Amino acid sequence: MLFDFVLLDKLRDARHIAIFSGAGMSAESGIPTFREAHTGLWAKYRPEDLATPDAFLRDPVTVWNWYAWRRELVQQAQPNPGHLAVARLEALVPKVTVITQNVDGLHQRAGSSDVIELHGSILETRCFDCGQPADIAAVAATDREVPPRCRHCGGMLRPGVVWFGESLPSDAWSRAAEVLDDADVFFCIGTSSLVEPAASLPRHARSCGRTVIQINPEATSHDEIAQYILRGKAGEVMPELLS
Ligand code: BJW
Ligand code: ZN
Repeated sequence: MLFDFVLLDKLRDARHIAIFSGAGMSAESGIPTFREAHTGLWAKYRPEDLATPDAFLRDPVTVWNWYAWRRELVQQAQPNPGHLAVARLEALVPKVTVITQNVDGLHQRAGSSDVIELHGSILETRCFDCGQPADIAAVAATDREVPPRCRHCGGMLRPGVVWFGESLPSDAWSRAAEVLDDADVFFCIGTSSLVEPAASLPRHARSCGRTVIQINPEATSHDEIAQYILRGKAGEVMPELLS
């Protein structure tokens, strides 16, 4: 892929780069996205049956088991060249912050040191009732109940992700806003940009005059606001951009 010289200059001169990532970033690690036709999770499962607090209360066993399956997938996956290129940026730019919608921890495993998780982490577990965190490995060794129970209050344990209708973690959201104020370049990688409020971040970055770069093999609504659209896979475009 040939890159615009002005874009390469902007990257070289950047003081602070923000990377906003979605499920497409981890697709090449073998983790399914949500909304792609045929392969996306929502092509096979209904989000209202699995990814809302009501769904969990209606059928906690199904929801727990679905997330246990996905946790296993994530634990077996490896960061791909896209994650690794993002981590390598830290050696080239004074400051890099990753703002991810992903719950898989692959940016951190690739070596990114500043990662804001807007939708939580599938590797974390907490009590549905009292919110206390639980160590899932320790719990699984002693508690065979599905879902396992909180040792503080006896409530059901749940995955540490953000479901539809739930607020984003306030510390993550306020940190993302700070990054938006400070970063001069904003990458939008592998997201359909359909889920709010996360999808408002690239719009906001653009309205604040930041350079917005979109990396995605498909068109999304954010093509309208991006100054640069790099049509391709994150695991191919990001390493090329750095080479
Ligand atoms: C590649 C690639 C490759 C493929 N390289 N690219 C305003 C308007 C309308 C609705 C709302 C609104 N504000 C709030 C809402 C409601 C709702 C919402 O947004 N609904 C819309 C979907 C209609 N939002 C919420 O409920 C949020 N909370 C909230 O707003 O709180 C305030 C509130 C409180 C109380 C009442 C009401 C409001 C919470 C949203 C939580 C989202 N949770 C999920 C599940 C997380 C847990 C889990 O993992 O199960 O988060 S849903 C799912 O979507 C997941 C993702 O993080 C999120 C975004 O998906 P993403 O990453 O964009 O993936 P895809 O699959 O959509 O796209 C993949 C892209 O990759 C595609 O474009 C591909 O082309 C591309 N791709 N291969 C690069 N190799
Ligand atoms: Zn509890």
